Amino acid sequence: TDVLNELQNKFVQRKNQHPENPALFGVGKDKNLIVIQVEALQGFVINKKVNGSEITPNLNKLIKESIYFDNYYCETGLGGTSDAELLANTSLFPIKDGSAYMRYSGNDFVSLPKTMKANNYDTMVMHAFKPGFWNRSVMYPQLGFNEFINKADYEHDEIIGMGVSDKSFFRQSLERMKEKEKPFYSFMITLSSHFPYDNDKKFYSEFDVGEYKNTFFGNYLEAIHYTDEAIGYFINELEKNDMLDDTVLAIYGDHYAISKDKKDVLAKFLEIDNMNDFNWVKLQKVPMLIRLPEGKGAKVNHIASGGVDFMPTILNIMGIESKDIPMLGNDLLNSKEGIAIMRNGYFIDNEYLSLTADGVAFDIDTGKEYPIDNLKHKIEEVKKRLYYSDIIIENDIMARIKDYLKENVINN
Ligand code: GP9
Ligand code: MN
Repeated sequence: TDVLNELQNKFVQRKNQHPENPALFGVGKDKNLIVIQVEALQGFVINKKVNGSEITPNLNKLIKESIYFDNYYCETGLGGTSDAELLANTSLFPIKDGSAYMRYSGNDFVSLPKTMKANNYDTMVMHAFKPGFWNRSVMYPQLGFNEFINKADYEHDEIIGMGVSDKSFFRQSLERMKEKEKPFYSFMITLSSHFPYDNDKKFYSEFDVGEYKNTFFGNYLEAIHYTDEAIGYFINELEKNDMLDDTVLAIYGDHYAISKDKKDVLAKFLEIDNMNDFNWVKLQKVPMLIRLPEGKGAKVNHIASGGVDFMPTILNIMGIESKDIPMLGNDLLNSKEGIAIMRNGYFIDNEYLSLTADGVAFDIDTGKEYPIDNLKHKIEEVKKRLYYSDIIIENDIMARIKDYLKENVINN
């Protein structure tokens, strides 16, 4: 069909633009890949204090030895956590309505785990919750994970909120990873900092959020502080076991923590006088960091980006050729321009923030309104990108496009 042709041409074009010698290609070659998707880790907590204390001291420290993307936005839709997983592991966008994990779990995705597997990696996913939630028990094998270590596999020695505490989760998961042959890709999804954050605090260490104590917002800060501590523990353990520098470690937040009905308390906390839509959307960032062995290449990278960019970026780092994979994101270490695309068509690049459906756009630095008509071209491009993703998912043609790309190069 016409759309299929257009799609194939687009990807062939993209293949032809692939840089000859991409920066940082293969810096993580044959290393283990550990990816931690952190529940409700929202950007504003990074390098921020409450009542005189850092909220996420361990992540703040880790950022200094990592490539830290500070303009990485949440691109999830109605599929919440599962959309974040999909974005990272397929470089496709969430679907318009519902969750791809529920509705398209039979698709033949060209995924990160499958690609790692084709490069001699063992693959596993770890999440200490009911395996059927978000249809994971069906979706994970389909995505190419060899093993799903779930609620039934963990000892329930310490319970916080929805299940096994993050600290216990990391401890038990590491035990399993130690037994694995190198190299492996391990995808870990945390749980303790899940909404509504009103956990029993008996396993938390002391963290005084001052005036926010026993409020929704204060509970979130305490929960995410706890998870940060669990991450700090995990990194220490990796180091103790001589695994840290044998690993490419990526950590990112799955989606926002504070819903819009609570915007006033966030505005107060961040001292934002006017919490308008511009400021609100700009707060929908999730932290993303990639620690390379020995902390190589550490720096802050400001490129506008989001979950869909994860897979192309990480494949380049792992030294895995990805020219033939129809991904919708950018390799963030080899792109001049980036963009974050929200499922409703809002987008943010390094110059503008466009609330497309509302007919307004803003200068990203000043927050001044910018004539949206000047962004027509970009708006079209964004629409197309989401549309292509929908077409690929609805027609289950990712593998087919990959085969097509293998055979097609136009020299331009
Ligand atoms: C539970 C967890 C929750 O398994 O991942 O998902 P969410 O409610 O955040 O989409
Ligand atoms: Mn979540």
